[in-house]
Amino acid sequence: MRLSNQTISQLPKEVVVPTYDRSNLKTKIVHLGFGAFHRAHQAVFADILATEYNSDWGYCEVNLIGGEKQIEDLKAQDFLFSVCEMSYDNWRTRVVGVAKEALHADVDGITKILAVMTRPEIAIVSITVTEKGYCYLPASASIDTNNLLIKHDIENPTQPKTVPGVIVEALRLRKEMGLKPFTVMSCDNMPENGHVTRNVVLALAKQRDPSLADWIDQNVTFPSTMVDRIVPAVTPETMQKIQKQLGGIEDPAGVAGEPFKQWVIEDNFVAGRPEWQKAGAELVNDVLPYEEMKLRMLNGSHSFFAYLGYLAGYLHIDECMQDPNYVKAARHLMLQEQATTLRVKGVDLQVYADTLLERYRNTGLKHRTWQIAMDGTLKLPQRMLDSIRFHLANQTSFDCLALGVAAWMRYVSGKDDAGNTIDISDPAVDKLTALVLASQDNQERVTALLSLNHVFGEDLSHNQYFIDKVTKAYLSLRDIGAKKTVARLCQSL
Ligand code: NAI
Ligand code: CS2
Repeated sequence: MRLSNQTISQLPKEVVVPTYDRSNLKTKIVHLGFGAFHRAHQAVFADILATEYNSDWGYCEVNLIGGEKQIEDLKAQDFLFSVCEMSYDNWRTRVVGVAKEALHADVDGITKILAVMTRPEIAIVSITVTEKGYCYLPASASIDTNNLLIKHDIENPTQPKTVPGVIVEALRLRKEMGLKPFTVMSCDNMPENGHVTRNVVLALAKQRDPSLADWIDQNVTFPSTMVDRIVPAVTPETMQKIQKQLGGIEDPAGVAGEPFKQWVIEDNFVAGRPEWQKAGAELVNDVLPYEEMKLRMLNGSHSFFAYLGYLAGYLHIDECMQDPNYVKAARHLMLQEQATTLRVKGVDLQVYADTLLERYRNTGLKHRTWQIAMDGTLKLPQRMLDSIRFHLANQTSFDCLALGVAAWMRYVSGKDDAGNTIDISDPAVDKLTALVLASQDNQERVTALLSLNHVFGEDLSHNQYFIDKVTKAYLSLRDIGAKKTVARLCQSL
């Protein structure tokens, strides 16, 4: 039996279910990227507002690339899905009811998606499509015109495939129809994610029609957001636990994440917004200090654990937390090498760091190091390289960050410390493999990978001090492995 309007009454009484009249909801937000994170974050905020404050903000959930099954599952169960909070062995479950519609570009066609995006009442298009969904170059935050899908969208602008392409076409149609635009809100882990989104949308619009780009520039806002909630990819084991929570009812669209959640939003919306602050979000004028804090302290330490942990055979973040040297190094990285680069005010960064470590200890999560290691070419700049630039300019030390970068290089070299082949997932995997194959496993490897300008920028690729530090760490990882390298580093901290 499967979760649906029919079966919802049979759920165990501990499960929180929508008590509001779902037929009163209006589709006012189109969300691009119905992945695990959106379900456990933005959808839960909207569900709290509908439950406690009578909000009528409903969603049309859209996947453009990948995730066909998630959309099919959602349609098959009256757009209901469950979100479990995993705290060690204690689980709590809520069924979310704010999705009203769901579409997939390959199944329903892009025309139907554009038709929803051009309804007058659509006020917000929000996005969680991973960093690669923006088709941008991280070192410059500009559009990647060599991206094959972007080339496709330039040639076929009315049948777009990419996130920027779909937004440009929807806005063009709205302009042509005399409708007001919507706000475009990125909820992905990038610094100034609104700025990145604006850049790629405007660049694509300009290719098409400079007057459209001007109209977007003057009428559309792209608020930045800082989003936080650890939501690992669902495994068959998690799925079984979700089913147990639901008293045996199946929910293939269910997800599970940690209890903690945070959302800081730049308050800059052109067509209204839900009262997210009532559900605990913070609406501010400038999100960047919060984004930097989270990207460097949380995501930076996550990536540190991901590469060094995976190489050492730690498959999950909570296993890294069992190794006292890893914990010591991560805490040093957070407080001495990341916190020192930040401008956020009014946050006790020591408490923030300790809270992060406590969150990582959650044994319910089973967050795979491999998942976090994914897409490193798009993650390293904001998680490690920006801070390294700060330290180079201020002549302060960054041993843990240099080790993190070296561990990424070791990881993309393709073998873990036990000699097992690594399945590397990155949009630049072909380029990475070519660079690895063409270089020897010594300082040459470091130089070869540093030639990726769109990741390291011209400055870091040629900074000898940086190159030496990363090379030293790389050679240590090659010679004595990740565990011993981290242990040795800890002796000097
Ligand atoms: P997921 O793998 O469950 O979902 C990814 C979503 O992105 C899917 O809806 C897929 O259709 C879409 N997508 C992937 N590549 C795309 C492309 N090239 N163009 C268009 N759409 C594409 O991942 P999840 O967990 O939902 O995370 C997504 C993003 O959310 C992360 O990359 C991150 O930026 C952000 N995030 C995730 C958190 C987490 O703990 N899972 C927490 C904070 C932010
Ligand atoms: C992780 C993030 O997958 C990753 O790269 O570092 O998704 C992390 O779980 C979230 O940002 C937590 O909010």
